[in-house]
Amino acid sequence: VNNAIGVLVMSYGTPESLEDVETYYTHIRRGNPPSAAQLEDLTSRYRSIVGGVFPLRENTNIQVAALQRTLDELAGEGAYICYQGLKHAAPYIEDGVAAMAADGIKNAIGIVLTPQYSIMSVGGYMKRAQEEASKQGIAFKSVQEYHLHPELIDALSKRVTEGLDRFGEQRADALVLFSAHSLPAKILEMNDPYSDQLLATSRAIAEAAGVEKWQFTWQSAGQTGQPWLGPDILETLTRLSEEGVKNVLVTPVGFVSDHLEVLYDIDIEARKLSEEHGIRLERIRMLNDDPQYMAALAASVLGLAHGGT
Ligand code: FEC
Repeated sequence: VNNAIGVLVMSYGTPESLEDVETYYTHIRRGNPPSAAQLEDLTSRYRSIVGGVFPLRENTNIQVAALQRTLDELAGEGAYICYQGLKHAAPYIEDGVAAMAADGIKNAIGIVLTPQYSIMSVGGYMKRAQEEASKQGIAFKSVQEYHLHPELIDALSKRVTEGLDRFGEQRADALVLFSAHSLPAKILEMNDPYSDQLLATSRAIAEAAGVEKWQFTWQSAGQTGQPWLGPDILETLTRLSEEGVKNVLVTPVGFVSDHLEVLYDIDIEARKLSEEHGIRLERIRMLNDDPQYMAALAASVLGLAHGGT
């Protein structure tokens, strides 16, 4: 038996190579392979982001390593051992739990690298982790959300301030556009906290950074034939341009890494549309292994370990 507490750090996952995109996409689509056109579309998006690599993998690796160091500093080496578990790529969530079991871990805590809870995002990760933990005889608790943790809000508000400074003389004119991954609109019927939590994070950052001009928009909706939460960022930018807005700082609040949905959907797609509409678009720097983000994660884990629910 290993008396350490296992920490399952969960993230979305990304392909290992361009050849691997089809397997990854099929997993996201719950086993239904994409059409040739869908596959080509996704592959070409991966090709066009920074160097055609998959930055989410490296970023998740550095986040897990940084959280391990932070927990070692706060609780002493060996008290907590971090394992990685990805939603749509290896090492899968189940692999992470199995690795804990192989090390003799009996107690574990799960945390997802996204701050807000939705039954369709964090809920999905946690269900898989909990099921595998039960199979492996591991007692498992999960951090549901940390969307208002003071360290997270402070880290993001600093990035907003720094992003606004880039507008120079136009700074006072700039609008902060908070964004997050859309989800199918049916979550609204489930009383899901996702939208409220995203707005709460956005409001807290705006207050901390002293920003008065801000709005929230969705991004990266899927094409599933069902309605998704809107308005989408491309519609919002079009409307803002019609209202005469010229400077926009996009501030993703549900993403914590540089990855496809940031480097393509914002930096390439939304920026191109903005340029066509005469808007200067800037984006905050993503958190990646920001020490304050690591402090927020570590505090959430320790809070749960010391008797939280
Ligand atoms: O860089 C990368 O390789 C991965 C970037 C990536 C992140 C991400 C985060 C979230 N997703 C969420 C929900 C959905 C739902 C569907 C869906 C589909 C995709 C596809 C790709 C993709 N997602 Fe994703 N998501 C990322 C990438 N996502 C690629 C498939 C093709 C496409 O639409 O572009 C629809 C599934 C279906 O077909 O039924 C729903 C949510 C998040 C944010 C929370 C989190 O990080 O877990 C929610 C990063």
